Amino acid sequence: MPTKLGTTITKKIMEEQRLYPSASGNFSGMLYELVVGLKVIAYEVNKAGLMGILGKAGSSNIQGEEQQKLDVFANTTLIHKMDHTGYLAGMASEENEDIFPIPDRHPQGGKYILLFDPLDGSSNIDVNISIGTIFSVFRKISDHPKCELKDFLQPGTQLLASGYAVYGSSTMFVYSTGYGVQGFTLDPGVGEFILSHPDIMTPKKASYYSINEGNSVNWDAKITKLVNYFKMDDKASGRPLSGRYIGSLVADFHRNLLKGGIFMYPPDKKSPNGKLRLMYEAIPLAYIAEQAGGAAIDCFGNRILDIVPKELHQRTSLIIGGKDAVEQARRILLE
Ligand code: AHM
Ligand code: MG
Repeated sequence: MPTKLGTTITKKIMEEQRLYPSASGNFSGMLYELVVGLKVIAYEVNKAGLMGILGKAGSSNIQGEEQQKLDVFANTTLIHKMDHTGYLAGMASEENEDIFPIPDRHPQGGKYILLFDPLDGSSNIDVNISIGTIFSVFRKISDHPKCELKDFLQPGTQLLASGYAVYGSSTMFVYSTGYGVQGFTLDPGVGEFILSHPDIMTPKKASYYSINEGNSVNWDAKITKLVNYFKMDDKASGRPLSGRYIGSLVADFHRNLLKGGIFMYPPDKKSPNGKLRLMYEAIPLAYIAEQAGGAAIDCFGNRILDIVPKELHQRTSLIIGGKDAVEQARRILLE
């Protein structure tokens, strides 16, 4: 498919819709609405310091994590943007314990299921460091008149689309519907996402490794060995890699996607199952990584997209980035 720099996101979504001659336009409609929601969040993030919207909300989410006001704002924005469109059967968010079937007062019969982390990198909100939104889209698979948990607990191999927005020095939207990865930059003048990074392929060679080394005291010996591998001096294989860790998964992932690198969040004594969430952090980014020629596994060596989820807020370990670096990590972990 021809991809021209400067294409608007609206045009790009239409181009992709034409790849499916029988498409009803519902999927494209859903993506447009989602993109508008992301623009609203980007606008609020950009002026957060001026609007008294920084700081703690005084509440906790289902995972017991303290919510920030912007977490709550982003979550409410996406739910209210998407609930009345008629495209969705239900939603699930990092910030809500249960699935959210579309309420009776809104159009019913939507075919799609949307899961999201409304504001990833919460600990960086107050200090003007890049944060983001991550989402996954599945087809509704149950016969339930609304939706049920089964519709949400689908492996990544069943994804229809995934992507993220990163609110950084500029706002970018990166997504895939299975035809490669497209990256758009928000032009604040016209309020539209413009294609700036067409057909993203992650560099073959990893230049960066990203991990919270503050957790190393709680790592298994295998993880220490793995991280030491990337820090070893070996000119032939391009080591040592440079260390970069922002603490916002979406921003760390985005840098490594464009520049070449590997991100790792292993299990440790504090988080024996890993910290990151499978459904709306690991799976959507694994899909983007694979579409860009990269790979993503957990610390047992399982491909992230093959994991069959058991719980909505399931946690996982995550190793994600360039194919060679991830394969090397798998070898060391399974030795
Ligand atoms: P969040 O979705 O509540 O922001 O939590 C997930 C974040 C990721 O963005 C990031 O990779 C990780 O938690 C950082 O964790 P740590 O501070 O333990 O390094
Ligand atoms: Mg997150």
